[in-house]
Order: sequence, then structure tokens, then C-alpha cells
Amino acid sequence: MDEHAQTIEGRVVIEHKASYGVLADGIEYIATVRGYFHEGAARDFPKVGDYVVMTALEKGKAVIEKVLPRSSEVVRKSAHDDTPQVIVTNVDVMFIVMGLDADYNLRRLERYLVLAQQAGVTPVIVLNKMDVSDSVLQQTQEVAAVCGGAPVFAVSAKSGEGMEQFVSYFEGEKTAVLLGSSGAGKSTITNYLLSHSTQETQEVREDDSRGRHTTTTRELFTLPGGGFLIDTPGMRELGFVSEQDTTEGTFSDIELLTYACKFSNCDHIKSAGCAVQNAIATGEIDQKHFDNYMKLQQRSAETRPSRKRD
Ligand SMILES: Nc1nc2c(ncn2[C@@H]2O[C@H](COP(=O)(O)OP(=O)(O)OP(=O)(O)O)[C@@H](O)[C@H]2O)c(=O)[nH]1
Ligand SMILES: [Mg+2]
Ligand SMILES: [Zn+2]
Repeated sequence: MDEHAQTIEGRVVIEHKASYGVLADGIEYIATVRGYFHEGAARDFPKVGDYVVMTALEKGKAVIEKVLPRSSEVVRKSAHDDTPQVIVTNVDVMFIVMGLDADYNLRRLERYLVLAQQAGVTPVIVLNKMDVSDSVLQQTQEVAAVCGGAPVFAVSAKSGEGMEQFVSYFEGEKTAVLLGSSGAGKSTITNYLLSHSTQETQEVREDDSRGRHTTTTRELFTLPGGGFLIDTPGMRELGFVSEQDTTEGTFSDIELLTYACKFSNCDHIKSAGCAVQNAIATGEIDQKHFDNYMKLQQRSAETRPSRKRD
């Protein structure tokens, strides 16, 4: 082994193609992984947010020996083949960012809430671009009605209005991740909270407020006032991973929506605040597909005890 080699702990701040940026004692090391990582699952590879033990070599290089146990994992399914993908780890708070322009979509928001719930991370809903909306109050109330008690606040990352509301979430050196569609303003928020423009941002399309997938990699930043913030690329598709998938794969969309229902004993037929019925009303879930799901539910209720949600 290298005579300069020493074992240090650090945190993964960025994932490059074949290496990682790992921050340790104020130095960003360029690290690769020990060969045995390639024998394990993709899920066990280092991810942004991970605390790792590594061997420091000379000239800012290092080799990651192991990933320390994670306090949380935000996971989604790959858009291509349904395999679970760990997006970020060791986060306390998930800022779900939605623009108050044409990005505004309650059904999509519900999906992000499921993601937070599955990860065991506190969701906070950030309604950005309040400067372009005439109905901020109404939209805030509408969101509050579907988000099961999660905090909701409106901001303008552009003008700075409302941005002080972020501060308390980082107290105690907490780590937060920004998730949301491309163009919602995640990088603009990052730049604001860093007090300088590190992240590139780009105008959204005028007709539908769609972003241009400006950010292409997840990156963890240390905030000047304490705490850590991870900026992420806007997701094209939001898949979910749930344990039900293995048995009820084709109805996982409905299963997951049920987590967003207002009442935990929702019948998904007539109960108030039913996320499934809402999705049927907007055409997101097909009525036939739902009928089949209900049939299966009835059949399985006859053959096995019903599963409780936690
Ligand atoms: N009017 C207005 N525009 C904003 C606000 N915040 C961000 N924008 C603009 O929205 C556009 C997209 O912002 P970005 O920060 O690049 O969005 P993003 O969520 O990082 O997008 P991706 O990196 O593609 O995922 C930019 O032109 C921003 O200037 C805001 O509060 N008000
Ligand atoms: Mg961005
Ligand atoms: Zn329901």
C-alpha cells in the first residue's frame, strides 16, 4: 500500500461517470471504489449523501472501502426496467418543489409524497414562482388539502419572497434534497440558499412551463448557514418501489395512490379525499383498470387476511 495512505471518513457530494467527489475535512477527494463493490448490488454502490470510509492516497485521490449504514434512502424505480434506483441517501427533509405556473399538478405532487413516505423522510412542499401566480393563496390551500399535514409554503426564488422559510429546516446540520420537475426552480433555489450562483439554470418553455433538464447530476452543497442541500435533475418519470410490487405488480399504481388517500380506512369508492377516485376523475387511472383492481382485492380478501398499511 501507498506510504501516504490513511483511513478517513467523508461524504459523497457528487457522482461522476467513473468516480465520486467525496468531501472530508474540507477537501474534495476524487474517489473510486474498491473492486468488490462490483460484485454487489447497484443499490449498495456509493450514492450522493452517503458517508463512506476511504483510504486517502496522494494528490487528493482516494479509494472508497465501504459505505456506512444509511439513515434514509430515497428510491424510485428506473423508467427503463423497473429496477430500484437510489436517488440520494441520509436526507432528513424532502423539499418537493412545484412551480405555480403550468408545472402545478396535484396528482404529481401526491406521487412525490408517496416517495417521501416510502423513504421515511419529512416532506415539505415548496410552491415556487409565486411571483407569476394570481392565486397563490388558493393554490396553497388546495395543496394543503391533499398533502396530509405536510408543511406547504409559497416562495419566489427569483425575487427572494418567502425564502427565509427554508432556514429552520436546516437547523442541527440537517440534510435536505430538492425534488420536482425540470424547470420548477430547484437550482434557482439552490443558488439562492448558497448566496451565489453555482448551479446553471435555464428558462422554461413558454407554452407549458416545461424545463430543459438543465441539471444533469445530483450534487450536495454545504450551506453557508449550516446544513446540507442536494440539488437533483428534474425527473422525467416517477416510478415507485413498494413491497406490494412483487405480488400485485400491475396494480402498483393504484396501491401507491392509496397512501395519499385522506383516511387510512378509505374504501376508494365513496370516501372523501380519496386519491384513487381523484386519479380516476382526472383520467390518470383508467376506470376499467380500477374495476379489475377491486375485483382482485375482493378475491384476495376471501383467501388471505388483509394487509395493514403501517
Ligand atoms: N418567475 C420566476 N421564475 C423562476 C423562479 N424560480 C426559478 N425561475 C426560473 O425558472 C427557470 C427554471 O429554473 P431552474 O432553477 O433551472 O429549474 P430546475 O428545477 O433546476 O430545472 P432542472 O435542472 O432542469 O431540473 C429559470 O429560468 C429560472 O430563472 C421564480 O421564483 N419565479
Ligand atoms: Mg436544475
Ligand atoms: Zn381511497
